Amino acid sequence: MPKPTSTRRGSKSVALPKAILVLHGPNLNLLGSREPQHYGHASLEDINQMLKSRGKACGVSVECFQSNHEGVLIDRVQQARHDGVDFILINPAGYTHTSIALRDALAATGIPFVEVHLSNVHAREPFRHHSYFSDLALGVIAGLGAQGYELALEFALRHLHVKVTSHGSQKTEKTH
Ligand code: CA2
Repeated sequence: MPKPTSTRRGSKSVALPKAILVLHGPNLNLLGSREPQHYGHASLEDINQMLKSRGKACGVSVECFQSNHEGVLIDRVQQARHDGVDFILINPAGYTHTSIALRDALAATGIPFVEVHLSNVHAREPFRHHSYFSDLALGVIAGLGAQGYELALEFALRHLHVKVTSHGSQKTEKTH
């Protein structure tokens, strides 16, 4: 059963923490090791840690999941509905251009999502120009490398009305 949006504690209604799922498609486990000209130098673990720590700072659960298998990704999307996931960030990788089945799974859950690509797929081979996900996504980010995930997360936090903390611990100090 999907997570209720709030629970009653005594007479007070308490909002449950928001949950964001980050899904990474096939071969993204290789990030950081090869093809940096397309995908940058950050590893998948670097990206996941950055997203989790940003989520933590805002009191939001960020779970990350990668698979090289279409059916496993579909199962995870179906599970997301039962887990009460509020928002999905997805880089379907190669399945972007092929998978009607993964598209159908996302459509069936009705969970809002943003599609993220590390590389600018529109500046690459023609077969990368079509996505089976973009028309269902709230938005698409492509070509901004690992920062694209960060921006997608900020969008998700605002979409979910999460009170966001400012980035980092930069202070502006007067020197005189
Ligand atoms: O730019 C993206 O994020 C892509 O989704 C990445 C996919 C590609 O098929 C899409 O067209 C665009 C490929 C992911 C493969 O990742 C690798 C990472 C390091 C080394 C080799 C592959």
